[in-house]
Amino acid sequence: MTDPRFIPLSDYHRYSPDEMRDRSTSFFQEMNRRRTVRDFSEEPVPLEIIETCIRVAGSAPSGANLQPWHYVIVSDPKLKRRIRLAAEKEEIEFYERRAPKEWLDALAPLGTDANKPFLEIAPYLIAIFAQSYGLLPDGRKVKHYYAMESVGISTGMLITALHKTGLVTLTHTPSPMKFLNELLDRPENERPFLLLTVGFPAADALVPDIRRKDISEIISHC
Ligand code: IYR
Repeated sequence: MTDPRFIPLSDYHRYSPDEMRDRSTSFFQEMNRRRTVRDFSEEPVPLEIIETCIRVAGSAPSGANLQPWHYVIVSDPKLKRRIRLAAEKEEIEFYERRAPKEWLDALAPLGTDANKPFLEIAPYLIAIFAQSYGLLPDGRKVKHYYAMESVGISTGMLITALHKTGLVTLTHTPSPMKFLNELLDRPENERPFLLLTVGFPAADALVPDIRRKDISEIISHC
């Protein structure tokens, strides 16, 4: 057992109520412009920007601070092609056989299908892995707590950072995603959580005409 060690909370910034109102409102306005985009441009994005956004993701809170995430940045066209082919194989199965009608009905407003050209067009795919347990250098296993919740929070922060940077994303979940372990050479303790497509939108990008829930539908007061 390790004894806890504490240091002063020296980097905390305190704002006045007016500043807090302004900051939360302008941040909401900025985040409310975020749209999931499926039409990507081939335009390249400097790698350093992606890495900085992943640093944001890596600052997320996690169960027992075990940081049970791993991010693979994929930019190699050959690898992107292999991922597209493997993902589309699963997606064809999903759309043509596996998905119940109720699920397909729920997806209808998004206009998605088994064709996933964005996996090749976008400059980056970020494959996000959740580590169900950690591995010490000597091979011993370390139990992880709330791995899925932690990776979900971290992924949300990544999407926020990429949006704030001026990029667009698509949260893609071919199911099952196990092929990512093999293609990206990730160990057995890591499970693919999400494949995030990242880049600039195509000049003629379209997004579905859908609405966000009203605040009254997502908040209650007690
Ligand atoms: N994985 C499929 C289907 C799909 C499922 C959900 I839930 C979505 O929000 C969107 C798509 C696909 O990517 O097309």
